[in-house]
This record gives sequence, structure tokens and C-alpha cells, in this order.
Amino acid sequence: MNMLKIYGRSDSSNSAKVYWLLDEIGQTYDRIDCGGKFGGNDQPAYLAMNPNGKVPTVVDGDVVVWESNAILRYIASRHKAVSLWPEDAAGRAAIDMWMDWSATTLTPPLGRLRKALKAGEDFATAPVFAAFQLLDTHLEGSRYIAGNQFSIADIAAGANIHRWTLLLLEKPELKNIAAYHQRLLERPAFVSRIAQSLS
Ligand SMILES: N[C@@H](CCC(=O)N[C@@H](CS)C(=O)NCC(=O)O)C(=O)O
Repeated sequence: MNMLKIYGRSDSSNSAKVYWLLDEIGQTYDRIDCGGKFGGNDQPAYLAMNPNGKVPTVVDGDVVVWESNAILRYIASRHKAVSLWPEDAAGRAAIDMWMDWSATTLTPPLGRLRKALKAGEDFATAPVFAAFQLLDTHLEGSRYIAGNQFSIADIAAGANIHRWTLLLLEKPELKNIAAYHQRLLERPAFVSRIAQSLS
């Protein structure tokens, strides 16, 4: 098997998801610092791999994968991590729908809110509160996002969960999210890749 090459940076949430998964499954990889202060992601050689000029990008021999959630699925399939990404269609769908939900409904409004807070601009809390409220309700009685088993749906959402706890503004108390965050903090790979790496 080729050694995976990961272009990314540890303070990027989308890169951190990939490092977290690789640590969870005990796989080593070559890390190439890229993006942010490292630059390189606007260079023609990088853009030829990933025309978005974003990180992360994974190179596995001749295979190039970008979009962090697609990378999570690729790595979990490649290493047959079936407890995190099962092989049956229904099991996958239960995880996949929440991964897409994280990418489309949870991450973008939270990103906009964090950016506005940092810039001291007006911000919209309603879409962020609505998404976290929905997740809190969903987590009632479940240990993890796709049921009682930890999966790549949790890795896709985990950085957002952590950043919710760091948000310095008046926000609803969401007891299931708080308990879920504590559960994630029991995982060493979450602590090192997310809690200690992201602000
Ligand atoms: N939807 C993409 C988003 C990728 C993205 O926005 N990456 C950010 C870092 S989290 C980035 O590349 N920013 C520019 C940079 O790091 O130079 C994914 O999930 O991979």
C-alpha cells in the first residue's frame, strides 16, 4: 500500500478531520504543510491536483481526493474501517446524510458567524442556533450522531461541536451537545487533532 500524502495544516478544521480519522484507525501518513501561513495552495502544481486551491488534498499513488468528507469516506473504505463506515447501503446512508448535513447546514453558518465575530461585524445567530438545536434534539438518547456507534459522521461534525463550545456569545444551553462533546473529549485523537489544534 502507498503511504498517503496529506496536504493540509493542523489549524484547518477540514484538514484536522482527516488527521483525526487517520489517528483513530492507527494509520501513518506523510503530512505536507500547505495553505494558510504555509501557502503553496495557489501554485500551479497544487491547483492541478485540487482546482479549488483549498486544503486538505490527499494523494494516494495515482489517486487524488479533495473535499474533506469525501476524503473521510475514501480513507475509511481504503482501510476497511467498517466500524466507522460500514459496507451496507443503509448503514452508509445513516452516516452519509449527517455528513452532508454537517457540510451544508452546520458548517457554513457557523463559519460566517465566527468570521463576523472576529471582524467585530454584525452576525446572524439564528441559523447556527437552529442547526445546533436540531442536532441536540437528534442526540437525545444517542451516544453518537449516527446512533450508538462512533462513525465518520462524528469526525465530520466534531470540529463544529468543539467550536460551538468555544463561541463567546449568549447561546442556548444544549445539554445533549454538551454531553456529546464530553464523550468526544474521551478520544485522544479528538483531543490532539481538534481540541488542542483548533481555535
Ligand atoms: N469544502 C472543503 C472546504 C475546504 C476549505 O475551505 N479549506 C480551508 C481551510 S479549513 C482552506 O483551504 N483555506 C485556505 C487556506 O488554508 O489557505 C472541504 O471540506 O475540504
